[in-house]
Amino acid sequence: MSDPSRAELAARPNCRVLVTTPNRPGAIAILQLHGHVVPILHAITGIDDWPLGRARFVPFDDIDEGIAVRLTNEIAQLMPHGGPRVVQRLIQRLTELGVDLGPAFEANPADVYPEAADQFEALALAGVARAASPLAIDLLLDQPRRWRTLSPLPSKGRGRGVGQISLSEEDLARSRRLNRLIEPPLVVVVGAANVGKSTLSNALLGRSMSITADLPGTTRDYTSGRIDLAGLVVNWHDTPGLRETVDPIERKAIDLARSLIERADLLIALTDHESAYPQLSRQPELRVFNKIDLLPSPPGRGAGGEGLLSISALHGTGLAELVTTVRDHLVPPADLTHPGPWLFDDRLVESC
Ligand SMILES: Nc1nc2c(ncn2[C@@H]2O[C@H](COP(=O)(O)OP(=O)(O)OP(=O)(O)O)[C@@H](O)[C@H]2O)c(=O)[nH]1
Ligand SMILES: [Mg+2]
Repeated sequence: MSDPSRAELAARPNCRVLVTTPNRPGAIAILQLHGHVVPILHAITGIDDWPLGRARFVPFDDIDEGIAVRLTNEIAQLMPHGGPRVVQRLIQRLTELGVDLGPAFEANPADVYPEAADQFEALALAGVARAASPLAIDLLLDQPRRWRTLSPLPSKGRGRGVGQISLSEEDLARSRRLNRLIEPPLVVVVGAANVGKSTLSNALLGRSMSITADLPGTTRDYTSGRIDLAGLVVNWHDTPGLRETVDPIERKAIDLARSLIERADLLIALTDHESAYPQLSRQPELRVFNKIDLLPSPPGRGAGGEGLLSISALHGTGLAELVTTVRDHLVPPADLTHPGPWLFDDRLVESC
């Protein structure tokens, strides 16, 4: 199919694309076009008549095939397969056609989700699209029902008033923890050189994030990755062993690690039978004793200050318990089952 000329593109009114499905692999993705959509639909599918509401199975250039539908005069949806590469290529093609890539979060949710019954549902769908953690989904989809039953309430009490709704301090604190399901929290693992920080990080990531070796100072840079901890996605940072060094790169990475320690939502101090816990500028949330496979009998929980949890990162012993401990610390199970409202998006305040 022939590409539109620059003059043709310049003559077109603006068209924007928003990705309205979660930012991770899925069965299908939804790319929603806003604006003068028909020329774009034509350019990408080769079909020029787009009656409202008629969903069709069409080619998306030479990239993929899937469903396309024009919902209103100014809104259309492309539904290709949900692999990240397909979505990326389709967006690239659309931007070549002059379409702007708009951040779905900043758009008015009611425009992005015309199928939503009300603003609460539109905001919940927008939340689903940007939530990092699978654990967020069911809880977000239940929020419209909870928020509707809240409105209107007299705005009184000690909590912060939200429009006509008054949320308690407890609701607000729980909301801040639950927001970690949307924006991944920062987890930092620190410890002396050679205690197994990178081995642990790689084991949880399921692939190699950092090089490991029986040599202090193996990690000279700090490395990070997104890890799904039994439903909670976190930004996990492996750090170089905290030690004195003359290597300028390692020195810089150790300084960076110290600043990460301050910012971490959860700090894990790791040790083994040969090293003490590191001196830290703040208390770690979790102390973990590694390499228990090298001990004749594993240390007990909290025995002699030797670690709340005992693991063998190399053999996987205790990792399942470590994963759930970290997850439950960051997002307690009681928050997930609490029937109250979750202020998952500040725009909820304007909805009331
Ligand atoms: N036996 C045993 N060895 C382990 C375990 N975890 C790590 N090791 C070994 O300990 C050595 C150091 O591991 P690393 O993961 O590189 O340690 P690190 O803390 O990242 O070290 P630096 O990057 O130098 O600070 C490697 O030889 C690992 O194979 C464990 O659970 N058991
Ligand atoms: Mg390392």
